[in-house]
Amino acid sequence: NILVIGASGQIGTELSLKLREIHGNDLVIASDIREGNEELMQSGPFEILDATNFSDVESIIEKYKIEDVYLMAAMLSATAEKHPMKAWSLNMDSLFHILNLAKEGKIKKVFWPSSIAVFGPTTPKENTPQTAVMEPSTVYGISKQTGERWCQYFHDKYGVDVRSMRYPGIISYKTLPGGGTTDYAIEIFHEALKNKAYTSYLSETTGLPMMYMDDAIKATIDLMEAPSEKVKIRSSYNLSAISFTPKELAEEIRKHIPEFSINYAPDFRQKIADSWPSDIDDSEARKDWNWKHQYDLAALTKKMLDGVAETFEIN
Ligand code: VAH
Repeated sequence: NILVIGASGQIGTELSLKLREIHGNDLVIASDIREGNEELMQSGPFEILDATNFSDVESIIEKYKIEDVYLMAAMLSATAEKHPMKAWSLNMDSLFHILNLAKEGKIKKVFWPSSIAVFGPTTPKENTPQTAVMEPSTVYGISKQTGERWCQYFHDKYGVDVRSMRYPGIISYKTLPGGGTTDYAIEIFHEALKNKAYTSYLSETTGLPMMYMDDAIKATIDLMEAPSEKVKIRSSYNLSAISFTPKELAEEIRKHIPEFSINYAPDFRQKIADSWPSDIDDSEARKDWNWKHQYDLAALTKKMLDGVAETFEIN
């Protein structure tokens, strides 16, 4: 059976739903510290779980005879800056519990998400290579960089089959944004539909690597399904799809909502975004396990406007 930890979150929700579609509802156990949206709660088994509590995690693994774990629980970049120690504990303790259970043979395969946040201000910003200088300046980035090192260590030293990828900003509509710096690119669609206007907390020229949710879910499942010998990188794979600025996104939205207007009021999140690359070289993932993205900015925008309007009943 499969366990998704952090299943009520932005990626966890859609990952759980997709895994249930593929494997069957009852074989995918969703768990989180809080309940998820209606679609998640009604589609299969759910357990309230504190991912930092080892014995609670261990008992769910045993209760449901779990083989594969997707550990999606984390505190994201903007929120983590407000609660550094809580973020470190959630992001790291949860990973140690899963890696140790895998080391003991109680879990067969682990997926753990990293992020482009592992890169810092001294990393080359254009076409950032798989191996690069990494001096992350955010709590979230530090936790993801350290997590990658531990994944590599548990694989090399104990043979743990852990797989990881560095997500860019993920754009989706089924859940509300959850504390990410890239979440302006989600909020903007809600505001465009409701008020035909948006004030961006990132400047108009802030280009960031982004990806539509369906691409991220496909990449995640493709990596987990790949034969182990094809997974050559056991820290975390660079992964990329598109890159855009708030200005470019606004222009794309205006093709659908001509009167949409945007203004810019950068806040503390500008500094976080400025420390990250603007686009990523993901040739290793494309080579090792045939990764390629489907959604470009035009397709993402159409999906988001339709999806937000339908899900949040804005017409
Ligand atoms: C965040 N969406 O903004 C996450 C992600 C690269 C961005 O890590 O914190």
